[in-house]
Amino acid sequence: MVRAAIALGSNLGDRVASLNGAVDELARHLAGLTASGFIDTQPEGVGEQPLFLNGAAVGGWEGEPRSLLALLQAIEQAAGRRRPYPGAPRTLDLDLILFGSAIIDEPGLAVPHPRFRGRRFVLAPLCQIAPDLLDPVTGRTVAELLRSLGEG
Ligand code: PH2
Ligand code: MG
Ligand code: MG
Repeated sequence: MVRAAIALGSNLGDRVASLNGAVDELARHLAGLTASGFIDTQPEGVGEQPLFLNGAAVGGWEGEPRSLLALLQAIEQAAGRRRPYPGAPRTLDLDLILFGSAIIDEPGLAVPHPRFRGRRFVLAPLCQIAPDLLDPVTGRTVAELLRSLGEG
């Protein structure tokens, strides 16, 4: 059983319903799922867009990271996710952030998520539920990574 950390985001449609629905679905498939609260965040790196609602979840996965990725994509699809262009507003985005101590850089699958260390909208909710989770690349905890982003 591997402990996986997932980032949740939505900035299109009923954001609360999309994130709650995703948490319910994740809880059906991951062992002992814990979910953070949801926070409003300013869109980063995608131009002028509606506010995001972001959250995080951590749970146990029995199987390959690719099969967890497939589950995340299926949940996104079921929530009406469309990809008209890169970075488009989305009903639901589920990103695999950490998969135990795995370090994977393959087409379509990169864990740890290559940009999560600089993203407060990922680290702040994740720190609510799993501050001691380790980034296998830097050896730093989620709490340390969040602290290094400074105030704000
Ligand atoms: N996701 C992105 C890009 N920018 N900004 C916020 N606030 N929240 C997100 O979830 C987010 C983003 C790419 O997936
Ligand atoms: Mg994303
Ligand atoms: Mg994504």
